[in-house]
Amino acid sequence: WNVVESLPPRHGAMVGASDVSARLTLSDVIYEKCEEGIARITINRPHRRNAFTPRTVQEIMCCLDDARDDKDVGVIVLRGSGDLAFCSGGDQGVRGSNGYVDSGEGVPRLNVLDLQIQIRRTPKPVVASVAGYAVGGGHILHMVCDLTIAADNAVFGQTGPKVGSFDAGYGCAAMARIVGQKRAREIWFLARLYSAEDALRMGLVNTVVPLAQLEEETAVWCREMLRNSPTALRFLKASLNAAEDGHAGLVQLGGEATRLFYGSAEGQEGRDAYNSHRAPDWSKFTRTP
Ligand code: S0N
Repeated sequence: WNVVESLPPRHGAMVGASDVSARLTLSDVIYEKCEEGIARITINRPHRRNAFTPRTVQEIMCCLDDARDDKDVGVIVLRGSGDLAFCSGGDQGVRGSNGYVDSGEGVPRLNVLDLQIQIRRTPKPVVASVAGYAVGGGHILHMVCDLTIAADNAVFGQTGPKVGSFDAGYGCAAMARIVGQKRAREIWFLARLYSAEDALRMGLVNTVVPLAQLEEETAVWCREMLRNSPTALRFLKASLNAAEDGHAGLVQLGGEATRLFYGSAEGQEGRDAYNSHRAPDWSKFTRTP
């Protein structure tokens, strides 16, 4: 694995920094890439069971931007540091009265919602590799990933109703699509914790493996996807998200179609005709039945 230590900040915003032209040094996550084409983002706050602050979220978003733009990356893995937790959700220690506030910045944020959307829109598979707790906002993060590989020590659930929070977006909608309405209400209303086997039965995860095999099994699934057509995977991800994501989902799917059309001779005939001040000649393109 090659470690990436800093990245360009996102949209010029950088938590805790005044010089927006500076690079963002990754402190809350470990970002690595391997030559096989896998990018790996590890939430590195084990002392808080990998709970996220706005800065953690911003760092993950920068890593996702980079992984999306890197033509050598085909699959992205999201995981937590250590064996005890994938992610325990929002860091309650920095929760203010209208969002989470990083020291040094003072701006309340719920930017994990932006991260959820970014994971959905990233046109490459994002795989959650879950050891230990995936609870609260951490549970939602694994749900919005495309696949979840769970270790047998994984524990899943929503804690929000116990700590005075809830996620009324993907946290409800995506969950209900995955496990059904009755189960989603049970998970949210009772705020119980569920074993990896329970999660597998509910369709919340794709497979459960012994903890010692989690990293290798995650790599096996990634390698299998890397052997498949990247364009097919892009379209499939956009298509599987489209109905659930409404107009935004259609924009994503439509954008993928447009990108493909731009690469075609027919699409390029329109561009070339315009640029050379002539009428386009569509006659050479079949009107496929
Ligand atoms: C994860 C749990 C079950 C692990 O228990 P365990 O193994 O017994 O460890 P602990 O001793 O409890 O924890 C070890 C240390 O880690 C700290 N810690 C753990 N989780 C958090 C956390 N989320 N925030 C801050 N600190 C955390 C412990 O305090 C302990 O530290 P020390 O040793 O110093 O005492 C267990 O830890 C647990 O239940 N954790 C809390 C889980 C939780 O309730 N998470 C928050 C749920 N809510 C969200 O995630 C909201 C997400 C969000 O951002 C959002 C999104 C959309 C809309 C709204 C919101 C919103 O927040 O409002």
